[in-house]
Amino acid sequence: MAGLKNDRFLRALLKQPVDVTPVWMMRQAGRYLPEYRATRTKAGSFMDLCKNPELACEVTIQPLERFPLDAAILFSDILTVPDAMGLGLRFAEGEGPIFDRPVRTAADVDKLFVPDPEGELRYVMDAVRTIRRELDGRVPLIGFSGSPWTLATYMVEGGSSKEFAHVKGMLYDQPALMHKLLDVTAQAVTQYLNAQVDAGAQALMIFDTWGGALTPRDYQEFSLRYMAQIIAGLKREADGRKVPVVMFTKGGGLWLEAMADAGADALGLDWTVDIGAARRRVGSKVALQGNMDPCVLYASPERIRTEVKDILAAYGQGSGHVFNLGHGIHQHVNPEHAAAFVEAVHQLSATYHQ
Ligand code: 1CP
Repeated sequence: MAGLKNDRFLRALLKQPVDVTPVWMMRQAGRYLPEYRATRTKAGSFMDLCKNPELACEVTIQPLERFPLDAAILFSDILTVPDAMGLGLRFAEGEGPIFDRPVRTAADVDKLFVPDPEGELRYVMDAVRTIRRELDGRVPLIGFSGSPWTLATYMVEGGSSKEFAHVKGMLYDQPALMHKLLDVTAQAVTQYLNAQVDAGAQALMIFDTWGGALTPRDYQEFSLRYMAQIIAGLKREADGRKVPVVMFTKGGGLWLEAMADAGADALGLDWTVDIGAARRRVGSKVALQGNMDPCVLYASPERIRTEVKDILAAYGQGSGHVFNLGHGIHQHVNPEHAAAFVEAVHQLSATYHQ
């Protein structure tokens, strides 16, 4: 396989020198791009798109054709894992994800199994292989998974939730059952991520979207602990290069010190923390990825530039920063504003790497 033409994303995650700060956007392939909407229509539905390696590859590369991004992220979803564990996933139009068989009882947890990444989840590995081939070394490919806790919120609720009534009910009333559910899910995620590395993923990201919904103590016991368990079981090298791991807990800003000890190479930050303060708190332990409020992209290109400038200044001199949004790009954002964002990061960051 061809060598990497642009490796500043991998270098920044390992705090090696870079010429400019690398940048990518969470959810960079998605509904804000008209070409994505066209491909999804062609595929039939969102899950059909995920299950078609050629089309998943096409939408993965679409944002790279528009913007000089420094990384590609596998087009898939975190919910492929619970789907493969037997829960039956569908996306009802305009309603978000729904599991036909949510996990509510001890008997439900007993039925869960660790799926074979090259069996039930082969379509994801085929997508990784196809994307790696098509990227041809342009930029590194990020593989990903949800955290066990975040996956558990969907598995127990049966879909998206605001109050987490069932999943928190289980956590508080039946902590041993919750641990059993999280443990089997952590095993599934470990195998899934390692298979993505075998298939060609060059960096990994764990999305803990709902870790911030927990109390500080429960975050450590029910979310962070399982992410640390996963990271300890990951292959950390491929093609003679390190495979860096980014851990992102949305709403985790209060817990950065504990997160920095979980074994990840980098922490993803949402917009509620000052990145300079975060850097001082984690010291040299980890790199940082983030953290512009995605809503800044609704403002003018001039305002976007100012925000980028302020975040670069807050992080300061040297490597160890991957620029990103603090959460996924919204569907109503004008793609030209995303272009202004990416350009601003590259133009304004060179001075911090001299
Ligand atoms: O086309 C559509 O209508 C579907 C919208 C969509 C997209 C584009 C969903 C449904 N998933 C995705 C792709 C996706 N999801 C990617 C790859 C694309 C990229 O980043 O370029 C990734 C990394 C995810 C991860 C994901 N899915 C997360 C974690 C990250 C985050 O945003 O917090 C979560 C929580 C999901 C669940 C999910 N997938 C989709 C929906 C509607 C939801 C539920 C979200 C919720 O509960 O609020």
